[in-house]
Amino acid sequence: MPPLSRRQFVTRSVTTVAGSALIGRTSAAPMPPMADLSDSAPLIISTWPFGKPANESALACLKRGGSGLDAIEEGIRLTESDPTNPSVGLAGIPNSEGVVQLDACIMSGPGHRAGGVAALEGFAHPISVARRVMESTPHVLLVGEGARAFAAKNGFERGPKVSPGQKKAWKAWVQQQAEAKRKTDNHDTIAMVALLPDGNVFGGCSTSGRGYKLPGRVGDSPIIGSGLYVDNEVGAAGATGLGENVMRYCGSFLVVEFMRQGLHPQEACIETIRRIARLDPLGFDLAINFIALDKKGRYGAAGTGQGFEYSVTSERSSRVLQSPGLTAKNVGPVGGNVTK
Ligand code: SD4
Repeated sequence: MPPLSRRQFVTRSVTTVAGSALIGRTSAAPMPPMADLSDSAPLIISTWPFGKPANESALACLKRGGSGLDAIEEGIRLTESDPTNPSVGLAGIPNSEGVVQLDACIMSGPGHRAGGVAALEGFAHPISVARRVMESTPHVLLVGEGARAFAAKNGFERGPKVSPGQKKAWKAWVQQQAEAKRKTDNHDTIAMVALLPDGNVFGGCSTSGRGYKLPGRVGDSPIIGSGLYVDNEVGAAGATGLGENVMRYCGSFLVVEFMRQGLHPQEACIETIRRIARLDPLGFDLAINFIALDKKGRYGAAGTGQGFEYSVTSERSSRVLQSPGLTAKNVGPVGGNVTK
């Protein structure tokens, strides 16, 4: 199967112009055999080709003596800072009112701790605010105005309200609302999971969410178990794609549970998509994608349609790989057993 370029993924998206800046930074290696999908820790996996420099930044952080959480935060901050990334951080896609509202979460295997923010306005690094929620409050998730006030009180870095490119695209969208409302593939997310040499697992997730969403809409990305899940006994998983289709099934939790039952991370991603497609009226037309790694250093990914590209970084190599893509035709009977 030819690799799915990011251009194909954002086809028909009003973010295509901004998105094209990201295309061609890397080219995905073809889908590797499942047996080859393992490496030694530290091992960092993330969604999309733009995850590769983020992974490398996370690895550099670990090498400097940073903790697992430091590495996840530092890696994701790199993506949030990228002014050419149209779907993460403050250069992300605004909502229907032209305002960027960001979602993020972070999770630590040790202690099974988690923090998140949703619909956060006006701050550059939601992943850092999510970590502060985890580390300095008794809560897991702060949203909207509460999240904004928390970030302000804690002195987090503010950011531009909306990038000039996104402002222009939003104005065009306002003019073409009827047509644009049908376009739902205008979004991407960084989800990152990491296995450390001591066997501990960490993860984080950050996005501006679905473009032109209703103000206050929250997707899967900041929701523990949906956009991200970390279980220090098993491994971790993260999601990208249409959040509404992930969060109704606790997608990342399900991937981890399949790994707990003994599936290879790639099989677990595939089996999760099969389960969701079996239950969902949309079948495989769901636009959902998962990454996963387990405690043995095995990893994998899968997506609906043509699949998607994901980034894998260890001390040995840093690569962009093509995931398997699942359609009603190529996974056999929906709900069938995983084919070994
Ligand atoms: C959301 N899951 O807010 C995110 C967007 C995304 O690829 O990941 N797009 O629905």
